[in-house]
Amino acid sequence: MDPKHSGFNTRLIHAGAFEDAYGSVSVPIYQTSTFAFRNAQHGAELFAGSDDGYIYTRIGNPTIKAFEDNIASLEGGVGGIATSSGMGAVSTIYMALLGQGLHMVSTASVYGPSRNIMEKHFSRFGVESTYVDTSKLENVDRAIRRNTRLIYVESPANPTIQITDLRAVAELAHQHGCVLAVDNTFATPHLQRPLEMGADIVLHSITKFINGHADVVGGIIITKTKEMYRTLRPLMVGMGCSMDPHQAYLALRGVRTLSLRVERSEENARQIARWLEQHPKVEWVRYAGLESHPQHELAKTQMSGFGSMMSFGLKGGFEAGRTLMDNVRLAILAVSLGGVETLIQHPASMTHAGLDREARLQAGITDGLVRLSVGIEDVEDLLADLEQAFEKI
Ligand code: LCS
Repeated sequence: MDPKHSGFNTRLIHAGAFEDAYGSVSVPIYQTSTFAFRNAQHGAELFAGSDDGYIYTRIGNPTIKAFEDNIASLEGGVGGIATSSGMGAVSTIYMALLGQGLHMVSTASVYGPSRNIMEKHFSRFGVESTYVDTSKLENVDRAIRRNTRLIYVESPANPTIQITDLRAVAELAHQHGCVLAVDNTFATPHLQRPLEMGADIVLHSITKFINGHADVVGGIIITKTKEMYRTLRPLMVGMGCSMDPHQAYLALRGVRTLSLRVERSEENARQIARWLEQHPKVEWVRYAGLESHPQHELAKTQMSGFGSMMSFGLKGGFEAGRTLMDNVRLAILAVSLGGVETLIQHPASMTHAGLDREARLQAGITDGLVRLSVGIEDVEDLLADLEQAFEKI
């Protein structure tokens, strides 16, 4: 079977498959740090790249490769670079494409640490950055300078659920000779494929929907071209943020059910978002599937569904948010997202606490914003849980 010509769900199950001597149906865990060369000539060929076998697990490993090939196929890219965490993917991209005197434009409400590491650490090496609301194209246009090399967009963004017009930003980036990287963690390739809309690089925290079971931390980068793959891969290997074979095995097992999980959790999310929208204690709800979302129409043009991430503001502000979180019983008070279980958290005091308040507010993260990652439980139970917690406010 040539997975390139199969449908998305067939590729979910079969892309990245390989044959071993025993006909293993699931990809085995090659839990080895190093690989024996057949002889001196074979070792030399592996290092020269004329043999694409394996040398050492930090550089490559069959289980990791199966996972990389699977996700690359789902995103429609030429190759995958799996990393030890989502932040490993983010750092690899920054490290490979930026340098002394170069500039990046990014989404103001990106995942907090993606911004923090740039502003606090890459800046020490002379890398410049500007954060804007990328859901407004003119902001991106204005922020691009002569030394801009990378446009780094998260859409939908964490946790504001702002949507960026990926086709328009890709065009703008390329007009200015910039690379466009898109963090596709919230949407997943099931709902959105940025490479098909002109992006050069896609990345994921696979800790989230791709693995989906809250038991793996990992990341992946997918590139549109071989050239970009060859630019990024040595940086990942050199920084040593490779995935582990066991991580890759679990992530590959998790991703098989991506479509089923995403569709089921989206169905729950839609009902919860509507319920929140009419709740008297809720001031606003941001869910891409609601007509009230400012970029709902845009979302429809670039996503095939709206996923299961949402945020909402409570009329009672910060204190109401804390009360809600102290009283939920089924929804779990925890950071992370995209698993089969519903998680709730408070970005101002948790995921985005590393940013100062002014930067948080500029990014749309108000003190009372609550983020909800809806799981695949029975929606009646989730609604009942939220209702009893709301009563305590
Ligand atoms: N990109 C996005 C959009 C994320 O949400 C996260 C983690 C990362 C990158 C980094 O991935 P990691 O290194 O954790 O695998 N987001 C988290 C969150 O919202 N709560 O806890 C982690």
